[in-house]
Amino acid sequence: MATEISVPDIGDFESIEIIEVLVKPGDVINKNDPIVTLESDKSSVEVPSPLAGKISSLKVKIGDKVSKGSVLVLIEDAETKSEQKSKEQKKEDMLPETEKIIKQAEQTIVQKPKTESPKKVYARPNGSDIDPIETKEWIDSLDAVISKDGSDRAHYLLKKLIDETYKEGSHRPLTRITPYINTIPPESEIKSPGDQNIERRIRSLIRWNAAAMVIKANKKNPELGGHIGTFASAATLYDVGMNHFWRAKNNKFGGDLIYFQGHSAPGMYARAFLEGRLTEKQLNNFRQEVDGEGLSSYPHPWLMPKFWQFPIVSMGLGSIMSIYQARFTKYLINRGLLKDEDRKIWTFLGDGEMDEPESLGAIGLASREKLDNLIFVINCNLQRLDGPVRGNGKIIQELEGIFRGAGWNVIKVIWGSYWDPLLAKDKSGLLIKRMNECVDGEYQAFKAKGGAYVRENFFGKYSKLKELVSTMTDGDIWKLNRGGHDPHKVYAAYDAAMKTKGQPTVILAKTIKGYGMGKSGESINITHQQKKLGEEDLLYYRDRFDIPLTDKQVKNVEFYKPGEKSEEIKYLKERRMMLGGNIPERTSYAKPIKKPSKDIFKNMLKSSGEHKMSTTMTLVRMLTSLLRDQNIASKLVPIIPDEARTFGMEGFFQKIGIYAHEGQKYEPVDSEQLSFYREDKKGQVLEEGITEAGAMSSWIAAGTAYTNHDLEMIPIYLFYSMFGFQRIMDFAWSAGDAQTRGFLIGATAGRTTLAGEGLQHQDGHSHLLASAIPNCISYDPTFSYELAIILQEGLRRMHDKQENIFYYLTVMNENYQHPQMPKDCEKGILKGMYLFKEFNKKGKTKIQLLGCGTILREIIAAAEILSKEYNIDSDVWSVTSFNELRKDGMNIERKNLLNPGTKPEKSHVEKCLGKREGPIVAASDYIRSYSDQIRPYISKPFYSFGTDGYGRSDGRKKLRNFFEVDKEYIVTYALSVLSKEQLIPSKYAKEAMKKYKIDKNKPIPTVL
Ligand SMILES: Cc1ncc(C[n+]2csc(CCOP(=O)(O)OP(=O)(O)O)c2C)c(N)n1
Ligand SMILES: [Mg+2]
Repeated sequence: MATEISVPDIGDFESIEIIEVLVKPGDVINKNDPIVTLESDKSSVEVPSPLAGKISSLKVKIGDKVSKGSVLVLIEDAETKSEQKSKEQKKEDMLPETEKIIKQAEQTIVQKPKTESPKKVYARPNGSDIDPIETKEWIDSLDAVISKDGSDRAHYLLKKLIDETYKEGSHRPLTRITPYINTIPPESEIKSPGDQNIERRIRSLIRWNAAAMVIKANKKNPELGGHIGTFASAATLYDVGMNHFWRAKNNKFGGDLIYFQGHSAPGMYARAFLEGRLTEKQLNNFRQEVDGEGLSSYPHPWLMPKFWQFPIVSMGLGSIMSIYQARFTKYLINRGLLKDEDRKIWTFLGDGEMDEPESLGAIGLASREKLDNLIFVINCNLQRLDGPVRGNGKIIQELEGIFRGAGWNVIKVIWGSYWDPLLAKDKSGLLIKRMNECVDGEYQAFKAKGGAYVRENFFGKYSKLKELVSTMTDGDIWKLNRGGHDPHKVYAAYDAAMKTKGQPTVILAKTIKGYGMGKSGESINITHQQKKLGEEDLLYYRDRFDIPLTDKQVKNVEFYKPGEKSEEIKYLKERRMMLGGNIPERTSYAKPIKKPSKDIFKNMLKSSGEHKMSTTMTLVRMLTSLLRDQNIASKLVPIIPDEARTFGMEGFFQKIGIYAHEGQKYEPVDSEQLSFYREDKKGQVLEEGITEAGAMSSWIAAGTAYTNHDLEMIPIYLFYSMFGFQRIMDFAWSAGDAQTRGFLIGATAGRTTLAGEGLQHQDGHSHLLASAIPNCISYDPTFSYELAIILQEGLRRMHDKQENIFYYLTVMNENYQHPQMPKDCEKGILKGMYLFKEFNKKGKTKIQLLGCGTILREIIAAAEILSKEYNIDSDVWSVTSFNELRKDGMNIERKNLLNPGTKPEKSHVEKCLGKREGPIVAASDYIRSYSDQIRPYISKPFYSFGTDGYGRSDGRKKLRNFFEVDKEYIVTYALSVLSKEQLIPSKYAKEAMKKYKIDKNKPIPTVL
């Protein structure tokens, strides 16, 4: 029996055009296979078949207009049970169930009778203890519970008590922070299996070589800079990871991903030197990269592509990018593209760095998405560049509250093992009290001023505390170490972090900036920039870490590397062998993605006829086609920060689903509609919500998956073009450094094209921002065929040939007709310009007209007017990329200058325009400097017009007139240019000004 398949609920749309019919009679299709594609002026969407079966007849053709209920096809042998029915059934079943749950919940709310109780007046403790005996009774009870049933039971009881206080009406959260002591008590610490003596010796050598590298570079040339103090504070944090936790990528395991704090790079080089991965010559060339064999100042994959993975020295980027990296790793696993090997992402951050909005801006996502593959290590050395991070407070406590509040597992590593006996001995509670009350400014001073100072100013505050340390020498007190310098404490914290499930972990490790540097830089405000140690300081440093160098060698700032057979080198290499190989190391074994067949874009090369559409629609159509290509479909990662509907992409929700790690726990409000909001654990769309920085971080994670996961992916991040580069330029710069491959799409682009939105929305300069990034290729296409050619080439170059470039394309929301692709223009489209049309009537004279994006259409219209009304011929050039033309021009010019006396080569601009007649007029929807970029490469009069100035809200026609880029202005300016060049009399321009009501006294839009 044949069943009719009709158009489902498509929301508010009526009479929607069918632009593709994807089945024919006789086809056997599966459930959810697309039958037709519908396109309104705002979006295009496939209609999937609700049934499997054989198509017996087609009831529609391309160009038909359909609405909800219109029959599309007849299908035979269809499954009988309809999806719709089962949905209704489910809905009916759900209602009584829901009711039951609500009833049960209601029963648990005990309604207390509202009796008027006499008003009581309570004592206000104000932090002091108003009844110490009662307090002691409570503490004794708690101690009894801990010793009988353990601390979990005690916590349970405490939680119950807190719940009771809430019921009684106390809605003040008790605390977000715990006392200023280690989260893991000594008895629960997992002990490191490492040989501590050898590990200390290795660490000391790394410390020495790292410092020596910076000092040597600065001896050679004080311009070079570098940091000693940061790595000195973090050495143990890195070493424990390197010796015991971080598993490298190899043929059996995908590898942990470590985001190294940028300016601790010297420590990573120093270790790699001991491992034999870097030579002494390279160390000698730290920060001297120009002649090759140097080492980059910070982690820059662009400069050291086999070594560094994550360029995060711009503070704040590491946090957010690693969160999205952890999220993307789970995305790949949930989509079945990556094996779940329990790989971890570790991120090293500075405590000062946590002030960056990007550092804390995405921590909610990490806990919401249960990123237990993510471990943050925040090196709390209490200092940033100029001074203390929180002199009057405690950064560790502040961060604990923030992270715990966001749902993270927080592990504080504040005190080293030497404090354990003191803490155990102190029954008065005064030690913890003192620890709690001191502020970071004091803690910094304690470590700068020696043991006697600490005795006096820390312990000395309370006589009982002074007594506690009375048998200790000043030297012993000085040795009381901080958690982040204690390998046992660090090991225990890392071990606990590795075992945490269902939450991300942050380790807050207290350290000393410039640890071991003594007077020259330990815990003092100038530590951060200390890069020149005097001889005395160097000798101190050598002795402090027992480096086997003679005084003379120290004065020469020599590196020290023990022999290959030494215990240290053997141990170091063995540990890395056990952990699978080298870290950091950057490799890629990703298979290329075969470029799609040209057929997939064939439709886009044809004229759209009467049909008007925007380039955004063209792009969405092409993406829809790509989702039908077997090689490409699963690799596409559409990324959108809450603008899918603006870009007409809501069809993707139903088709490929929105990624949601917990699937969809609710029936979406629009579930009856075709493009309903479908969240899915295997969903493909990354619907990021309103976070451009987050979306960009996802794009970078996906675009570098070829190296971090050995998977070539195709990220396409569509954003409101104004909120792209302008908002997240630092990420874009880092993306280039990381060699990210993928497409950035600036949608609703163009200062006069977005129209109604106004000043803060209308983009007239994103292309110039894009042009600053050396490996970013950008285009502002006008017509569907241009976009199709560019997209194909992008896929080929980035994902088939695996070139380390990325594309920025602007697409617009203006609907217009698209012509058929002119012959032989593909190369020109890609190079940046081609001849679109010649107006040759052997007129009075000739002019060259250049345009791009929507303004090319104004140029074409102007050319027609010039031809018809003024008998002026023109060549109309579509300039798909002034940026690409500039790159080519600059390159050729340089080549020619460096080859004096030889026959000069010609730039593409010159090849196009060199022999053409007449002056040049260029216009775009961007500021003039965009088109001005090619001015130096043409030896002809050149005039450019653009949208310099702030945007404003109005209709397109008015805006183009205001910014002087509409056809009328272009005609007028063209006539004026021709008169200035003495090719026609000035009267024509004057007449045009009158005709088009152009006021010569109207101020230029930049000053309005
Ligand atoms: C976005 C940004 N702003 C400023 C800097 C310059 N800078 C480099 S290190 C530093 C201080 C870092 O302090 P902290 O995060 O506490 O790291 P520490 O060196 O103490 O480990 C600053 C301001 C930068 N790298 N990035
Ligand atoms: Mg710091």
